[in-house]
Amino acid sequence: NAHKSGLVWFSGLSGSGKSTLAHQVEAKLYQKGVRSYVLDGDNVRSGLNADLSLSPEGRKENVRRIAEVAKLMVDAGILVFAAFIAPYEESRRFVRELMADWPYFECYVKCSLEVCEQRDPKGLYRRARQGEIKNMTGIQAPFEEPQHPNLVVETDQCELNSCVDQVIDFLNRQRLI
Ligand code: GGZ
Repeated sequence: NAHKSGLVWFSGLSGSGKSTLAHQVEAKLYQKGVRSYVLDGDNVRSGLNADLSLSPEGRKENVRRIAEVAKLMVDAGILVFAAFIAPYEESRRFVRELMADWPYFECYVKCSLEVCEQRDPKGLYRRARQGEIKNMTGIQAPFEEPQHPNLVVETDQCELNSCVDQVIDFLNRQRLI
């Protein structure tokens, strides 16, 4: 089952479903014999980037390192999904330019702040509203909406399964799988 290597970056608010979506896509591809790998906060922010804060500089360095690692993985032949907020257009442009010679796609995992706050899986929004967290994306810290994403998936409009299929269809259209 030959497939090309490449990087899809899932960008969106905390609670938008980036990581869930990426892992579901990975699981579905695995059943089809396509091996892919998800980079997300759980395996990167805890290790490689454990020294970085959530300041604007920390977030930009977070995204930069992830992009460099992802590029090496793509060079090694892997289909990589990166699920990180990446709130700054400047950072996303950096990734795009770094990946200029490789298949690279930006997927905006779109979900209203209202719905993300209702989901609040880690209680971060509640803590931000109470002032315990001072730099929460969408509350006190910016999320610059992607202006020209290759794909938009609206997790507050579609069921997870449908969102997963939209990504799989996109990968097919791009001849990545
Ligand atoms: C945003 C925060 C914050 C603040 C902790 N703002 O949804 P999560 O929980 O599982 O993933 C988020 C993670 C930081 O995300 P990224 O590495 O993707 O961010 S960035 O691209 O901006 O570098 C969230 C949690 O940590 N978290 N505090 N203040 N998210």
